[in-house]
Amino acid sequence: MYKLLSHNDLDGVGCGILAKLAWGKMVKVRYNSVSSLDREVEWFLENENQNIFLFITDLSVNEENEKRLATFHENGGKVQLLDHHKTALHLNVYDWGRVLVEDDEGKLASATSLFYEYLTTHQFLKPSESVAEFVELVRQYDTWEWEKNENLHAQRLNALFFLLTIEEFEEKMISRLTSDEHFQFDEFEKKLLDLEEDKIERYIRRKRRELVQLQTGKQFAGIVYAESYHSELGNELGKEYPHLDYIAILNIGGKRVGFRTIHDHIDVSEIAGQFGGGGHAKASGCSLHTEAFQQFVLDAFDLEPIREDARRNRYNLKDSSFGSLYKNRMEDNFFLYPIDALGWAIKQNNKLLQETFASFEDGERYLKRKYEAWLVRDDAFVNYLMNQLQPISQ
Ligand SMILES: [Mn+2]
Repeated sequence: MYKLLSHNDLDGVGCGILAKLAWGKMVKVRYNSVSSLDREVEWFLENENQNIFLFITDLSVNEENEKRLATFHENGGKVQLLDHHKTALHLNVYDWGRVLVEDDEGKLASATSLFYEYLTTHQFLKPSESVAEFVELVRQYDTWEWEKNENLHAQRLNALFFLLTIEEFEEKMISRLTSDEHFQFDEFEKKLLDLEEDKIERYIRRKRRELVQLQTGKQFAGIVYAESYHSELGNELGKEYPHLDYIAILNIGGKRVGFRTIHDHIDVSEIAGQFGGGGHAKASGCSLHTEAFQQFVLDAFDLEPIREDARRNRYNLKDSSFGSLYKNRMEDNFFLYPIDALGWAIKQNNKLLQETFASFEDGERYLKRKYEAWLVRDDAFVNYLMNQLQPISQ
């Protein structure tokens, strides 16, 4: 008999699906949140007998359970933990621990890809094209590689996962993977996913108008409340506001905060770590206990949302050799313009600022971090230029 304790997201459930493909009724699968795993492990060690092979995927155990599992294993118990979270790397010291973030060729691992490799090399599962395709979609989604590769199938697989219950999703995938040569969505799912995409787009547009900016130490966070679509939201808001180091997404009902970043110089697992959480460099989370609540809820509650840059301009454009005009809430004007091939300068209300910038992006980043300024609409830009011209013509 086998028992699998896995995460309750797509990557975790991907492992459950593989386990059922491999072992059918011989395996019992339980999906857990990050916080409920340790209780399950404890329960297993106290109640289940030694003949059950325990697998833990996409999650890792706390120190106490690490010790308990080590003893269990020393006494002949069978256990295998497979994970790809950096925060679990220390478990590699055990025979039963395999934690891989990326392989030698730099390919990022996911729990589902590690488990597939495990099951096929140990001949629990025969390799098949459709299963390999499914595993690759899950891996690309979980590691966010799909974005770079523009692999929308991976994103759609995750969307489908959230549209169905876990049981429905498992059942559909298992029957498809055992009967079809290639993995694909059926016609009904395609229609459903199209509708869902429209919905996500509208949701993100609305959330964009609620984002507030908060300086946390040397970093700048964008904070937003959202119950769903965290990954999509973190990604879209991050790209919309590259001057923010990371996006904090508050789920008050779930009493959690998720962190996302699009930047390579930021590791959000460290930020979550400060509040007792964990995760990946690009996606992490923690519980909203006292300190996190103070910083991300209380300190940010009275802030006004960031104003969006004008979108439909023809003249006041970013990175323009004519310069770009920004404004802040105090009605200060900021004119960001190239001074020569090497640098950019800013005039605040016609007064030249001391700082110069190597690129337009650096200058804009400065404006947005320090002044929360936004790109004004064309009419305001034209007015500004007219006012600049007047003294000369007089
Ligand atoms: Mn994962």
